[in-house]
Amino acid sequence: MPRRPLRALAGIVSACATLGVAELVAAPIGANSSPMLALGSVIVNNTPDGFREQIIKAFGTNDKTVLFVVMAAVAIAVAAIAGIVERTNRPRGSALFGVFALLAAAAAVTRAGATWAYAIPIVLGVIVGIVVLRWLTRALESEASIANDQGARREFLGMVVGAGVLAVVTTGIGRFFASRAHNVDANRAVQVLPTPTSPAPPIPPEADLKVPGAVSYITPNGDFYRIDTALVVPQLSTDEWSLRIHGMVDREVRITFADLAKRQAVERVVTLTCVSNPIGGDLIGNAKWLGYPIKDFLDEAGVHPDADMVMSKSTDNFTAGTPIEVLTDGRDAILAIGMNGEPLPVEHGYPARLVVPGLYGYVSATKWVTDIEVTRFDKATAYWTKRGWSERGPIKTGTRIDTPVSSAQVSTGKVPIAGVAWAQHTGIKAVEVQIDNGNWVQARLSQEYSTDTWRQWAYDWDATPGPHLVRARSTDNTGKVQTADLADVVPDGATGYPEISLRVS
Ligand SMILES: Nc1nc2c(c(=O)[nH]1)N[C@H]1C(S)=C(S)[C@@H](COP(=O)(O)O)O[C@H]1N2
Ligand SMILES: [Mo]
Repeated sequence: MPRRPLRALAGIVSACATLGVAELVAAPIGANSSPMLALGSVIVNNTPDGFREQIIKAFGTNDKTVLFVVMAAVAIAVAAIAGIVERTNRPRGSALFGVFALLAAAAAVTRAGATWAYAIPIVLGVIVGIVVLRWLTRALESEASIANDQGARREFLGMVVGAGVLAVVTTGIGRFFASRAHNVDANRAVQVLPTPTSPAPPIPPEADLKVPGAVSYITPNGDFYRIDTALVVPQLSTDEWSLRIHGMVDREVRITFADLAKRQAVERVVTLTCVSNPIGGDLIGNAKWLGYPIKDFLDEAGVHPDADMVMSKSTDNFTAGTPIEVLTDGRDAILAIGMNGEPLPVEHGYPARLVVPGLYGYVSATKWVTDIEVTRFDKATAYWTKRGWSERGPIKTGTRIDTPVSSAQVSTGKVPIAGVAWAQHTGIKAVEVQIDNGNWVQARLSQEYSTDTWRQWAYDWDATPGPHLVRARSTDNTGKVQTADLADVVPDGATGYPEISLRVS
């Protein structure tokens, strides 16, 4: 085996040792002190917007997996280079390790809720990594015959395997204890949801057209889209949770989870939509939320008349800026603790999140919310607004064709075309379908449940042989037809008609 691949291997194994030790040490210090997660978060928070959109387009909600795979590839490449350039008398590889450790340490100590102790895992890790690198390099250099001496080579590879196994085992133990130490599953399992004093009106069977291939009116929790910047889902128990309402208010209010039980709970069905949802996309879902009106909390704090925005913040420092007007105009904006009859799933914001009908999630639906600052749009800027998205994010009227799926092969005769339409807080008045650029024809609609939720539509098409193009569009309750103009999701949501092409035979 030539010398260079062996040196690269030595670098990679040393990096593994660094990571292994760092992850092991990170476990007792806190899940957020993991240098891998810290670096990942820095990347997530600083990815140029256009690039992020491309990633989301290409990989959908697997974007986090993509991030970790890319990070691993870069780490392996850098580690290999460090191994190749390392010499016993010129520790250039060790220096490269040191530089990376500094970056990771800086990333860790600047995380939400970080202390200086967050630097300890990577510092200890890199010390071990450099020792391993020096040790392997010395072995490589002293055994001049390593390139052809069987015994020496075997000994070196033995060291490599030993260090590698150690790294994997320590990483595994570290991750295991980190997830054990900070996991709210047990806390969530014992939560009993309050009975709402204002329950959601029952959902009539006619709200669901039940066309095969179309989605159900209520989106089950397991199917509900998930979008957030969190690389590990924040684990916040009900004991750790509290909500602080402060800023431009008469008196600061702090609410514990136990305090919530003394309040009157409401239950509402609300359709949540992501601004990144492309035409025809699935970043939209409809659930029954249980919680407490946000307006009551604001009233208790006493909002100053010149305030116009509420900046909600999560434990992991995501922020959303919501117009106060929207939170106090009587709509069902709630601090939700329940979703479809169970405590919020951890990835959907356990133990509490905001839900505001009519606004995209990025300006309203803060998960793991613990802080509400009453402020002004000209004084504070929220997470996505800083990254080029619009300051305000009312949901645009939209239509989706769920069945048939585009490019489907269908048979001549009766073919149901069906989907959903939404115009949150205004409501859907009509949905029309267009076949092959012909006249727009009315689809039938499910019974309207409320203006805050999507509505199903279906059209019984008499399919004739050949290729066909199908479009759909909605009209909201004010009589406004959704625009055909194509707009990208950036900066405030996509527009245009959904379109499918079919081959009928
Ligand atoms: N803490 C936190 N809350 C967040 C986000 C986030 O990144 N972090 N993303 C928002 C966005 S962009 C959307 S669309 C909704 C998605 O909520 P869901 O994952 O429950 O569907 O959460 C919002 N709340
Ligand atoms: Mo979103």
